[in-house]
Amino acid sequence: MKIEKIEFIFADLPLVRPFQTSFSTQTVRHLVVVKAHTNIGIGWSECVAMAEPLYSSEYLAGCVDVIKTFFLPALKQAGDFQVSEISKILGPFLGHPMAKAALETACLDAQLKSEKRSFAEFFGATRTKVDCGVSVGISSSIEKLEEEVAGYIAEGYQRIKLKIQPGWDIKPVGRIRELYPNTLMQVDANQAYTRADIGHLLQLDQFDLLLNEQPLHEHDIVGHAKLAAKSKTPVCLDESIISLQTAQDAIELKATSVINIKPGRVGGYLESRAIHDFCKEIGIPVWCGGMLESGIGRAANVALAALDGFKLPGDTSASNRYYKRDITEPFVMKNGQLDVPKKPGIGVDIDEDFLNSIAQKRDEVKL
Ligand code: OSB
Ligand code: MG
Repeated sequence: MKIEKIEFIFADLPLVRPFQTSFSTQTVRHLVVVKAHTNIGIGWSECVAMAEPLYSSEYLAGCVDVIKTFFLPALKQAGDFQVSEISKILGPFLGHPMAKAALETACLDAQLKSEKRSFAEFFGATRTKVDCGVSVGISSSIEKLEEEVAGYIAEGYQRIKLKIQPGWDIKPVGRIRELYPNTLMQVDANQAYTRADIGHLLQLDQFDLLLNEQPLHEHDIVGHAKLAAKSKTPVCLDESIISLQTAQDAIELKATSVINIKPGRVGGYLESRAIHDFCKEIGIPVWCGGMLESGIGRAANVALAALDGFKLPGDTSASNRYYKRDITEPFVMKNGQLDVPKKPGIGVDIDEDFLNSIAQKRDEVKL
């Protein structure tokens, strides 16, 4: 295929409630939607980077810049390319997995639409529905947290992930565990602790958690291995895993025994599938993370989560957990599950009128 033109649509989608983590409080999802015009048709994706480099080193404006300045000229020079060749063509450019993923995903959508195949079919998905978990932000009080969690439980979420940080950990987690003794629960600190906190983190072992997600800095693989050696709660890496290689290394070093796969963070869906395949082979469970995606990214994530090795409910929540109105048809949860899109490509339609009505800025590159 060949890219003829890329449009970047910058839009802000307000969240239904603020989402506080150890690194920021988000009240809107700043979106960059990518519309790729190719010789075989149009493909869509969203870039999952945040506006600021707080979760990882990437940020939205930087992603658009690296795509325009380096990635598109390289793809143009490559001539007619296959989607499976994109990561190799862009390989000389270090880092920037979220920017690479956005470009690759839009091309994959165009290709699969032209072949009338869905993402799920292309991945080799074995399920038609996926189990939903929900990621619950840090609250202003334990009472507010109880209220929010009660709402999610009533809606049918199958797993609760509590965001934690120093000063907001043992107490809130203990209270939610007390209220819901049988609910699947896990925690995520987004790197907020250090090796000096290992003793403190071991107190979480009393709550029978599924996993402890990325408690330490993304580069502290040895620290995670030290924690994992002492902890009954499985350690799960998120930010540290940026490729199949880093996943293999972290597993071999016993720094992680569960992996959160976020396609943007690892450079795309093809790398995600490779990590899934490797982990399935060696019996390491994986689950699908999220970046508060709009329906565009959510559709592809749900298709990925339908693969057999995704053993735990993902942060693949219903659209209404995030947005009053989405830019695609909404994902609606039934019995704690979302349907895997069946239509070609990402399998959802973009509401271009609505997207255009909230668009704040556009940029385009003709090749
Ligand atoms: O660490 O998993 C994370 C959201 C933004 C950035 C990082 C993370 C998250 C979430 C929410 O936990 C996942 C979601 O519901 O999309
Ligand atoms: Mg995380």
